[in-house]
Amino acid sequence: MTDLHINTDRLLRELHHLATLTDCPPNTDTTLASPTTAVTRIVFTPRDLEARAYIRTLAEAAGFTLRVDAIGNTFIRFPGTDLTLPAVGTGSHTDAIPHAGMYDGTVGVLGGLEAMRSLKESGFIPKRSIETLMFTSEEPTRFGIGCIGSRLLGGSIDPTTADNLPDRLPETDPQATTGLTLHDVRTAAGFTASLDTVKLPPHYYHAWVELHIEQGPLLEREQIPIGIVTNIAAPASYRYEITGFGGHAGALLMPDRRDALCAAAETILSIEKHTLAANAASGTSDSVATVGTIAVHPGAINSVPSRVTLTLDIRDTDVARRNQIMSALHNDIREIESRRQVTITEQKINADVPAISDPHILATLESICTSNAIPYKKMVARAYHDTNFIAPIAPVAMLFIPCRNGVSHRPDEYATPESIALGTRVLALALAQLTKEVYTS
Ligand code: HGY
Ligand code: MN
Ligand code: MN
Repeated sequence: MTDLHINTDRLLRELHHLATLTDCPPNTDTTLASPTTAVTRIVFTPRDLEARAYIRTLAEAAGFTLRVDAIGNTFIRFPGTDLTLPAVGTGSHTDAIPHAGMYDGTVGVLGGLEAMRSLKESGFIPKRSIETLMFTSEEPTRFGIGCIGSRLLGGSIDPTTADNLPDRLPETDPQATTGLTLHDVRTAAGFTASLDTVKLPPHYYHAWVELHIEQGPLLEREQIPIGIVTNIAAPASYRYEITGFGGHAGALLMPDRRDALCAAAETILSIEKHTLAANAASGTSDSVATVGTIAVHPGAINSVPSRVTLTLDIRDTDVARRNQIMSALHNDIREIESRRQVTITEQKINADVPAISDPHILATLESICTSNAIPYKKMVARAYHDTNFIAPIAPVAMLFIPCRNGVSHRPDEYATPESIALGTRVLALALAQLTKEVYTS
């Protein structure tokens, strides 16, 4: 398909405009690549709703059809000649964690839209419809669990459980909730239909490919322009509440203390110890664990902490190994509890399986790169993605492009225009090839 022209200027203009829809102050330093100091775009906030409206206007201007479901997942469709055939899908997310960058997720939404536009403008007529999906709430920031929109689409979260998720204020206290639920927040934002209507029917997609920045250093380090993702690590997250016995920092003597924060510190170091041991035993770096939020009560300089809450994000390409780390942590927790006379309760937020890419889609992506002399690397996705939750209902794969120094979830996240354009081109060629396939997957 030689006459396929990716309109890079248009795509970059749209990415930069989308970046200005942020709850962070605008960037006054014009030497920086990003038009904003950082991107914060939390699901169902006014900024998020502005971003959704912006994407919808672009889709309408391109002459594509639009559908928005009960949680706000937005389906942008390039209708094919045979509407009875399952579609070929792509897409990603536009919500962003606090003080993040402008490329995480957005490259997959605007890149998918540009792939469809450039195919349409080249005169390509798809047999199977092609669809770019903008998922709702990929980030766990507001409701404590990631990928709510795609979990509902693929059926891996119960709609009532989703609707009852508490609304959180992540930047203050991770336990602080507003008293509202996802149902309250989404209906106030205008998404009022029942979540029971979100789940996609079987075989809705013939094939699915998500374009995303790598959020790691390998492609840039090895100077390879395209990553083809063979499997996506399995995410799990837990919330811990550690309860001790508080008191006066001066009057409560050391032997009498049941310091919740000291017990938390030992718990955190136990997580690190067992994760490092798992990597040493496997000779890989495939096990990762992070305690990213912690709240101390009462949080006063001269008061012994009586209660600590913290969250654990633990991921592995191998679920059994992730479970081994968790059981080693549980043994340590029991010992810390009895020695320190504290209680440590664990609440599982999610414990998901890895996503394995479909061999046929992998072969399709490889053949496109080979026949276009585009160097590529087959690799593991360390971050999770909405593709994790489309995988149970469709054959999937992902395309990665390099990001500078592997940085992501930070304001200095950056991908070059050339990388974004090449990723979009490979995506467009893959969508064009997959849409012609008449067999049912
Ligand atoms: O945390 C993740 O892997 C994704 O960026 N939400
Ligand atoms: Mn992210
Ligand atoms: Mn992402």
